[in-house]
Amino acid sequence: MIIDVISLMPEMFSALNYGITGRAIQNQLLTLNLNNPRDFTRDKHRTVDDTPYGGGPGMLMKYQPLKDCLDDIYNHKSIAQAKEERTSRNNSKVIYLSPQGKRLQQSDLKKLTGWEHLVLICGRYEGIDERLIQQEVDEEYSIGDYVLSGGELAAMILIDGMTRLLPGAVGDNESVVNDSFYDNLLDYPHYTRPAEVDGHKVPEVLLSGNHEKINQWRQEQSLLRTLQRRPDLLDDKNLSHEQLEIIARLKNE
Ligand code: 4F9
Repeated sequence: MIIDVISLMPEMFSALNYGITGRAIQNQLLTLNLNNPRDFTRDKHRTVDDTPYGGGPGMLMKYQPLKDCLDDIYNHKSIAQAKEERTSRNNSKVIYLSPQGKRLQQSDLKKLTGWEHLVLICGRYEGIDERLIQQEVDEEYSIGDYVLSGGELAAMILIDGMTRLLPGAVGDNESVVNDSFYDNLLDYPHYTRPAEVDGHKVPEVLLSGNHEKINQWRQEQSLLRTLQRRPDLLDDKNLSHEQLEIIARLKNE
């Protein structure tokens, strides 16, 4: 997968050179291209921002440097094909990170891994000229209901969460399948050695070696935690008959 980032602070993305994302870049599962709209300014001062029409506080990112940066990405030889595919909206998407976007969920990350090429636009200041969103952006995503200093950290969160889902990025694929939210449920509790620490014991069942019982317990813990901490997750989930029974029992207890 190829990701082109458009950012005034491309250096921030060095955080992705570590851990699972770092390895995915090394192994070329992920190609990360950093593009700075300042390189596409045409004035002596290399101006990327301007005041908002209608007045009010703050500055906005200008249309032209962003548009030229985007055009350059789609003109680049190695992804000339992406340009073609994008016109047919097949294999490339332009994404803008902002608090006005759709709330990013695990299912969105999964869906995004289906594209061969993504462009992530990171805003600074109060955001970008609305016409660029209208003309060029395919999807707008928010990572949560708070305001950041720019879209960079949100873009890195999107890239990190998505990279884990690329086949081969995580050593043990099981650990991705078992993650919180994979099945729209929270994760069950985990324990490692020793079996007792500061007087606190590991739940008996995990030491039993009975894998059917262990799976049952974990499934139950996932449901219990989701019920207690994030009941909203259960609303739009299709629960199995077995899961509904467990929930009914847990609610009684
Ligand atoms: C982006 C906040 C995505 C939440 C971008 C300021 C942002 C953001 N999710 N805040 N610029």
